[in-house]
Amino acid sequence: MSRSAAETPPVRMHSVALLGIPYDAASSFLRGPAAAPPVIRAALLSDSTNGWSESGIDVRGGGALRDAGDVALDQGSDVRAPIESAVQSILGSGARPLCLGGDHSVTYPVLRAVRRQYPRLSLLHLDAHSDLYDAFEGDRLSHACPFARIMEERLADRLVQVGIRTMNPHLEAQADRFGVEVITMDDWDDASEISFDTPVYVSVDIDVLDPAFAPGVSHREPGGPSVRDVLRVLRRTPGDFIGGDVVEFNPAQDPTGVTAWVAAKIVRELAARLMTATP
Ligand SMILES: [Mn+2]
Repeated sequence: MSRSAAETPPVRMHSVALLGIPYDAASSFLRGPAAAPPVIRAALLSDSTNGWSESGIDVRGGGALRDAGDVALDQGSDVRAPIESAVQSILGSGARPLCLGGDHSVTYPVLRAVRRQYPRLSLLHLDAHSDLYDAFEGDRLSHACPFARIMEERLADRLVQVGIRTMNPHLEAQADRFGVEVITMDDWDDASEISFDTPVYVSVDIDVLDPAFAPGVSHREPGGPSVRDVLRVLRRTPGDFIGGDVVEFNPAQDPTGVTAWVAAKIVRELAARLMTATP
């Protein structure tokens, strides 16, 4: 049965701004994610597929997606201030930020800007790693630490982590200290029970995926979910998703290029989710 315009209520679409954050100097093992933003954009805009999300949103052609370009960063100096400022500027324009990392350290300055706009805020974090180290190899700003900084600074009221499969006693203690809700990979099925009653910022580390699906990451951790499993969480979790990031894609570790397509697929579905107020 076809639906006429008269039967379909107007949907309020939010603008979404892509922001590249080409930074990987906080990486602890391999460099490479700084090169990811243009590679993700190329796959996202490729003529090999159309721009529609599975949820029925014309992400590329519907007029709600704009590209805010890349944050201009000097890798050697303070990168957090320009990242925070770029996200602040997107929020000030009324758009919802969708950030393309970069390593995971970028989420901390992004959240500083997002928190100012959203006094009630939850984080949904998909990752093989909890990134809760107080410090990693002496670096408190390492990509292994952003969620410790975020919770110390009370940049979120609630942090829900999904897909984690690298916990150790220190990280368990940190999760307890900050009241983090950790759904390990072993308990993945519990992810279908998550729901939020505050605005939600979602942070997707590409290494949450099993490396069979997404080998192009710096820390391959087998035993992860499929692309479909991740899309199901992103699409079905109740809550108003107001911003997000897709980080840690490392093109230098992606010989077949498939991870670029995985990252772009997640960006497309996440963009659609940010554009609509509800799942
Ligand atoms: Mn990770």
